Amino acid sequence: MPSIEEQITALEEEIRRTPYNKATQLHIGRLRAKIAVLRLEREARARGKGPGVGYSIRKSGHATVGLVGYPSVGKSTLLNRLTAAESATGAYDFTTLSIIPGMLRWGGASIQILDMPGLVPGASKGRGRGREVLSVVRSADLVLFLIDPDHPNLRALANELEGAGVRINQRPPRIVVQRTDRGGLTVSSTVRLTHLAGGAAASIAREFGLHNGSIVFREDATVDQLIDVLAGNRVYLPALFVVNKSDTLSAEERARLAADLKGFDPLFVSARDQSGLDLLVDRIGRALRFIRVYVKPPGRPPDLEEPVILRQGDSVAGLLRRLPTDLDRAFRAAQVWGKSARFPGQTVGRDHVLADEDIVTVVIARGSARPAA
Ligand SMILES: Nc1nc2c(ncn2[C@@H]2O[C@H](COP(=O)(O)OP(=O)(O)OP(=O)(O)O)[C@@H](O)[C@H]2O)c(=O)[nH]1
Ligand SMILES: [Mg+2]
Repeated sequence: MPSIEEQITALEEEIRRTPYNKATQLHIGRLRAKIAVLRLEREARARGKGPGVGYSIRKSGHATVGLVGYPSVGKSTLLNRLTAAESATGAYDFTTLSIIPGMLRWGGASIQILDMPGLVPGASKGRGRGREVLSVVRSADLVLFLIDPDHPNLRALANELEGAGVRINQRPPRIVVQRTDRGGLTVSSTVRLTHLAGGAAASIAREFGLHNGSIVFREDATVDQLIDVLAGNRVYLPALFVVNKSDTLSAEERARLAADLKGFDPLFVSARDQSGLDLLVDRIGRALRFIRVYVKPPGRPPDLEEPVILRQGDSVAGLLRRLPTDLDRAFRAAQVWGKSARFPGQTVGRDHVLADEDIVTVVIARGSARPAA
């Protein structure tokens, strides 16, 4: 019996050999699904090897940014410039062997930046502590790709993240999958499917052992998007692409690199002479989409001095996590004024999604010891 790795390699080889056209489309889709299933199995086994896998990193601040790049691109130098951290730097690869956190302030938010060991091709298969680094990347809120002008090979780096189930600058596919015990598999869609017409979706689902249940497409999804939803362990993260060491580039070299990396909207900085760093900090802050929510104690004006910092998409539950825990326990409802409210003072529950500059009063159960904040 070939190992999981050998099976994956054989399938990848078969995909490479098969010309892609209408007739082979489904076959290739199924091969991709088989690879995804084998990767899930590989991850499950790696986890089964027990403790010692992964770095333990305590998240703090309002959001976490992972610094990702090949060795020696200047990740540690950049961390030291952006924060008060002191991460060792060196003119040789793999200077950094553990994860070093630093804290950056932006507006009222504190942003944790994680300096990590450099990634190398093969990282998602475990090379150079790659698997551990990638598992930390998965838990970040933003990925900052740092690129060295001498080795701008972004594709290979992005592939490592892809292999670890990280999807960069994409939103989750609008596909809803439900499993049932019996009744067969139904596939329906609200739009015309051009990539997964006929029985393609069902035959890919079967590779994942899905024989009973339903798949509903709300967009014209690709094979890969369906595989992502069926595999179910994907994370969708925003990313910024930053070229470091621009102090070493002539104007022509810089223009050429900018053209090569056009689709990535790269930002040019130099950690050494600190150029471009203000702009970078601003882009980081904006990419994290913070919102400010003002808490108003009942019968009193809101505290406009100190907003609670949340992120776009956060609900009342997220606000409660940032307030004293007894308030969370006594929570009855919330009243909201601002952009997220249908009318001023609307009463909402924990699931209500808040907007920037909302004002919120937490209504607590009668008889609770503490007055509402
Ligand atoms: N010219 C130039 N050199 C830089 C810049 N930033 C970092 N360096 C140099 O690049 C080398 C590597 O820097 P590090 O910060 O250690 O790189 P790293 O990405 O943390 O490397 P690993 O921890 O080994 O993955 C050092 O010699 C730095 O002085 C820059 O903006 N310009
Ligand atoms: Mg380093």
